[in-house]
Amino acid sequence: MTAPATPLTQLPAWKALEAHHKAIAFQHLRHLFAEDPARGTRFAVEAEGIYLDYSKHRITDETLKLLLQLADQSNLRARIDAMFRGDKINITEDRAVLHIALRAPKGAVINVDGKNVVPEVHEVLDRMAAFSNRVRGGEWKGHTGKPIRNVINIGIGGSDLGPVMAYEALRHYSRRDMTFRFVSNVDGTDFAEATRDLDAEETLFIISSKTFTTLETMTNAHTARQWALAKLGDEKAIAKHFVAVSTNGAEVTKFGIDTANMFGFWDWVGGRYSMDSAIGLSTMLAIGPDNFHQLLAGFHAIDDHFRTAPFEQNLPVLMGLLTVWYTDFFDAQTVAVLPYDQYLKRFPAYLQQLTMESNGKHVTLSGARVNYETGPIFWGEPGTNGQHSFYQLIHQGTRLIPADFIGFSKTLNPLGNHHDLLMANVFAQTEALAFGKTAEQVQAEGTPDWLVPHRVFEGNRPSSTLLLNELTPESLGKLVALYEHSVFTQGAIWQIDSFDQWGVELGKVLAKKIIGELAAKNSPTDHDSSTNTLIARYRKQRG
Ligand code: G6Q
Repeated sequence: MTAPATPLTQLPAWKALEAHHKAIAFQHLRHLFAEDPARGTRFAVEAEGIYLDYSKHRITDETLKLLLQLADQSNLRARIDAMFRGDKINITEDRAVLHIALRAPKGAVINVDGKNVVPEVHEVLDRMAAFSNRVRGGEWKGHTGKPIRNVINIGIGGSDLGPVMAYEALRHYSRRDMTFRFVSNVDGTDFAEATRDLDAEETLFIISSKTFTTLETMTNAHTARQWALAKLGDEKAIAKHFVAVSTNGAEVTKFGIDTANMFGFWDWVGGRYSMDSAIGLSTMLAIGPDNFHQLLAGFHAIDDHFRTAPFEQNLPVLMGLLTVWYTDFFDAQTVAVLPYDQYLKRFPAYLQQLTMESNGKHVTLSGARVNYETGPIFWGEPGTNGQHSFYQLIHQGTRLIPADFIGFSKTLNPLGNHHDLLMANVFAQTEALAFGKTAEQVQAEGTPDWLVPHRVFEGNRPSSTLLLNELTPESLGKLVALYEHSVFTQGAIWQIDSFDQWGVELGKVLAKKIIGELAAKNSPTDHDSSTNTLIARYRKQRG
């Protein structure tokens, strides 16, 4: 067990940070920048082609020193080593946490229970590549002999959010003559709308489910089976139009998919950490095996950086520590993620699961209730759209909302001066948030006195800027790995298990009971009065 024996709030660095926070809470970024003209370059790190400017944060050298001490006193180094070694750090599920093995190069050795898992990872990657090449090359034919033009991934949560996000992010690199869709919701509308204009003869379903028992996915998979059979009229068609991504061969066979058409992964890959496992099959079909390997190379570069870089130059460590700083010392409740790239429109939604399912925990590894805040709410929208909606609250509301701005120096779609306009907004927003506009400045513009308070920007609103060169498969891999390891860093400090998700269980169990009740003769009476009434009303209106 590598978690520190001392409760977090008893660590000397934590106590020192509490005292230090009182001293710097009222210091303004205007002042911090004025007294140190080099601040903008001193509080910046570059690694693996990613430039992180964290100078517009409410920190000083002392803050950084104490946060780094907190990382040391939290045994972060030992916890990182434990993850990379394949220790069972997901203690409540007794599992190793080895998404890093999914992108390890061929020769690497990572043992789980004494067995090197890297060869198996590459075996699956090779099978995925062979399959993708056959489908993309038109060699894999549907039941009636037509090539596959449409790919539908059916999965939910970790078996959906990564694939959708990656497809949208890498659309530029994708096969434009093929259609890729993603069905996750048990709401029949999702399936109906995804398939309504598709020709079953040209459609391939990927049933992505680690367990192959998830209610939503299995319901959609069975509906897909019926849809395909109704159009193709032959059980034999299933073998040509359905493949599975799962760890559960027995259930895959039961469903009617030959395990020859199954791509496996392992229990040491958490759902929300699985987009670079076989769960990424739709991504590989879209962008091709070479680009998929570039994506993996990006992940791996940041894995190496996280494992080896000194903490003061370690991007995910710094990002994670800053999140802890605001969450626990400034009582910030949320973090805004603001990608200035239209292709990253699903990135905030992807990060919501990664961060909130990982660190939305209130119990430490030793089972005690925490007496500090853990995982903040992550949210966001691509810029510049958000500027015309919720940025008002970030600029002038009463809450402190640290924000991550993500931008690229080069655009994939050069159109006039669009990209300069886009990036000018990144720089302008972080500047406005940090420095604001004083009453004196507003007055000097001739603003009437009564209007001045409304037009003042207090500033002192913190942000990071992540500047990358260009959105490529490799840079996407890097970006995702950055957040994965930032989440790890936060979880290590908070002494929680970032890799389980017991909080999703209760609703599932109750839904199972209610499903039966909705079909029963009479409405149930054994719930609370609210649930009983809602069920009865629904049954009545449904007819
Ligand atoms: C992720 C969670 C969860 C999971 C889904 C789908 O970390 O475990 O989102 O990915 O519930 O599970 P299956 O892949 O087993 O269908």
